[in-house]
Amino acid sequence: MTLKLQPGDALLIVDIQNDFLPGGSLGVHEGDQVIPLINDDIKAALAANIPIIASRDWHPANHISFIPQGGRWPPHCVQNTAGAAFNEALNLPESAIVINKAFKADAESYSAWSGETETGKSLHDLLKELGVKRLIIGGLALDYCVKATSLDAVTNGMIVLVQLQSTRAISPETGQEAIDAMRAAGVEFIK
Ligand code: VGL
Ligand code: ZN
Repeated sequence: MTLKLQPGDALLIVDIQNDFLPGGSLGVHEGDQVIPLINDDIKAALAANIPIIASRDWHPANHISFIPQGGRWPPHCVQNTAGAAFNEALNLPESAIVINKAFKADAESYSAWSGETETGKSLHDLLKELGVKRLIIGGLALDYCVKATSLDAVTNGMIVLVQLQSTRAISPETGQEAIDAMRAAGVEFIK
């Protein structure tokens, strides 16, 4: 990351979970390629002493987004399964704050802004407490959770920076639509 991190920044790592990586039940093409870049960002965040937040898709086994329940996705990221675990190549430090999302069986939610910490704190309250004004977002998938999280971040008054090399889309068409929608909303793309 060429960006200089500063107080008021936070790194938000979206859904680097086994099911979203090649070989997973909803594997994103080249999804594994983002991990070394995000690991570099983690190093930079630790050096700059800024918060590191990691979201995870955290579905109950009967989630409405799953095909057997009439949804559009194969079952993925079921709570406490290997598929829901953060990939072991991701160097998440002990100090990282985890945000669980989409854990209610009857509601789809792609955005980390609908998630909460293990102790039930919303992302909004967490960022306010930490004094975060600018979010550096990367992870999976660009066309769903990265997009929804970034757009909600702008709506919540954040400056939002996304490194395109640190994200991949489930499909190229929706990936391009995501980039267009994010740019139109004011998301900045950085190297
Ligand atoms: C996601 C599809 C289904 C994501 C989550 O994290 O982008 N995509 N559930
Ligand atoms: Zn999901």
